[in-house]
Amino acid sequence: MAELPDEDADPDASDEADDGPAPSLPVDLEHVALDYERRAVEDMAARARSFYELMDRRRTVRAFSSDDVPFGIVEDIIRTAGTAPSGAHTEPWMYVVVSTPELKQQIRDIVEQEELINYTQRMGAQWTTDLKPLRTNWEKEYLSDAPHLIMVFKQQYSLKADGTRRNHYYNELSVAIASGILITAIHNAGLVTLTSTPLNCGPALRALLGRPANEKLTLLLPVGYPADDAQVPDLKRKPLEDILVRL
Ligand code: IYR
Repeated sequence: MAELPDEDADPDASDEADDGPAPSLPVDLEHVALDYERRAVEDMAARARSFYELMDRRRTVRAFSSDDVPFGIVEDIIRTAGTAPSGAHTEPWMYVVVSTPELKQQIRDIVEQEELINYTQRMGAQWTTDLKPLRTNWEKEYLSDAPHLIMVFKQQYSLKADGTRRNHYYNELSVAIASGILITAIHNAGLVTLTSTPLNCGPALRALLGRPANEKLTLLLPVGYPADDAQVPDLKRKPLEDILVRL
């Protein structure tokens, strides 16, 4: 990493006293030419359409095959998520992947224990009624069936070398954007997932996985092949005219 420009300045003088706080990235960070090639309009139109057609086939899947998926594919999927934009380039995410049956079962036990309480006590009648058509319940077979579980943690801050906190601006939004890219990468690879949000399981899973206090669990995504008999609800998506306003 490049050195800060005031490296040679009086070591006793604090940054605050001089010119205010030091930036987290090098203040003399180099700017380079954008790697970009303009495409022909027809090329763009064909790509935009075929990417839409690809993404329109993505479905949330709750029944997984236990067939293994090479870990290298998961690595590339997470590399892709790591390309997301983030507030002040803080990259406030950590992906914990669990692929061993023992740890997956421990995660399942924690999640099912909480989900049973969620469904029967915490969520309330309207929420559980709204979920009935989707046929979800507290049982989470996918947590032990899927070959890999990706736990998405958002880092609310990080610690600089001197022990002070680095602010992670928009960490919630940055991780949400990265998660969209993650889901897209999973689908693009030919695998399926489920954007599960285990309510009230964060602290127990963070402890089980040995993650630090600055990280909060946001999503748990099983990744794998669908079960042979996997079914999905026959949902329809809003047509363009219901999601686009052109002024
Ligand atoms: N986290 C629970 C409940 C749940 C909530 C919503 I909103 C869903 O779209 C689906 C499920 C569960 O995983 O069952």
